[in-house]
Amino acid sequence: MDFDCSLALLLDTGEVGCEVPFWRLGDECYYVNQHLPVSWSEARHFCRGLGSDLAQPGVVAKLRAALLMRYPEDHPSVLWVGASEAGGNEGNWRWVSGARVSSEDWAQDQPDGGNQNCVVLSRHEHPSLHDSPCYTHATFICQAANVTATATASTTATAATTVN
Ligand SMILES: [Ca+2]
Repeated sequence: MDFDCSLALLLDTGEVGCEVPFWRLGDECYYVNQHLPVSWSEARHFCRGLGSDLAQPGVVAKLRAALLMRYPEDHPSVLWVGASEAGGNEGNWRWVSGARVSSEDWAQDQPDGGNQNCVVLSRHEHPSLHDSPCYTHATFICQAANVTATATASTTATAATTVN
């Protein structure tokens, strides 16, 4: 096998550890639905149907950068992620994991709305989070369970074998 073929194989195996239709970013697995604008709750329901949940990225800016690379076209500009005002408590912004939303991840002048209780990622802004009314229809990002250590080790072993 020549080097070009090996390289192609390496790129493919870069997805190992995430099940289709999820793609891999570091040890995280994402799926972007660009074609079905729905409410935040409907988006979460859809993600759960795939055995995942709405995205709760370890580093929001890293996810945004990946979106710009993987989906260079200009649409959609905002996507639901898995954060909301938990328990209807104003200002209690939480990822669905329960982790607090970092104040550093809000776009300029956000959050700004009393009835805007759910969170979208705005791909054109850094920082990129906006609060938005939960009933607004937007496309969304799902995130499956992180890549397991076993899958990572197996990918590394495959890569080493292929290169040598
Ligand atoms: Ca807002």
